[in-house]
Amino acid sequence: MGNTKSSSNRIGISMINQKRPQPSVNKHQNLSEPDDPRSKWALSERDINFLSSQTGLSQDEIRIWHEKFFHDNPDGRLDRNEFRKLYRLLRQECPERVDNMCDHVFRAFDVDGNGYVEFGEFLLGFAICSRGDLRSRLDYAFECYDLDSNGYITEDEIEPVLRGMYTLLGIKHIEDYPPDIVAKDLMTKLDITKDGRVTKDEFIHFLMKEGMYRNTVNPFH
Ligand SMILES: [Ca+2]
Ligand SMILES: [Ca+2]
Repeated sequence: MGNTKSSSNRIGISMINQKRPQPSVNKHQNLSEPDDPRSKWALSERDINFLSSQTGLSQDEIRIWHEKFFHDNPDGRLDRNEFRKLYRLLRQECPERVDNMCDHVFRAFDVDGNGYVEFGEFLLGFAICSRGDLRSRLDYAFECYDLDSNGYITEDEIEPVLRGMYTLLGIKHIEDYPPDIVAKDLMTKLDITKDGRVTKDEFIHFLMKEGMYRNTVNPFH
């Protein structure tokens, strides 16, 4: 996952991550000492203004999220397991439904692809996926399907994520709409240039106007 992902709103949050001092965690080091690790993760006014403009959250809401996030995650970032636990809480759905999609959503939230979701990535992802406009939500949905984060989707990447979506949506009679058939069907519709690859533009363009497919494909309603 060494690929650098990019798009307009993703670059900003990458900057937030990059300018943060990465905690040089020695496995034997006790993170609760010698000093409060939150002090080096303090949000500057500029960070707060940026996050506020990107997420639509008020400055106070951002401070509250920040406090909670670092209280629960003193190292300032979520690994896959920690992300899964938090995402379950936020989705307020039964874990069995959410778990299959969690790793795919994790990939979308982990904008810089470093294997962790940092505070800025989390807040932006959460805000966009729950209250962003359709285009922004589809931007994140694309990242869920781009399993190898190489910037385009191939047919073999669609099927496993669709299976996760079926579980999330509680679709029981899979045999009525087998994910491999739907993936093939979807691919022919998405891949306008017929080169076997679906770019983010193709993905967003098609799903912006096709509500029926979108309901099945997009985890961020
Ligand atoms: Ca990250
Ligand atoms: Ca790909």
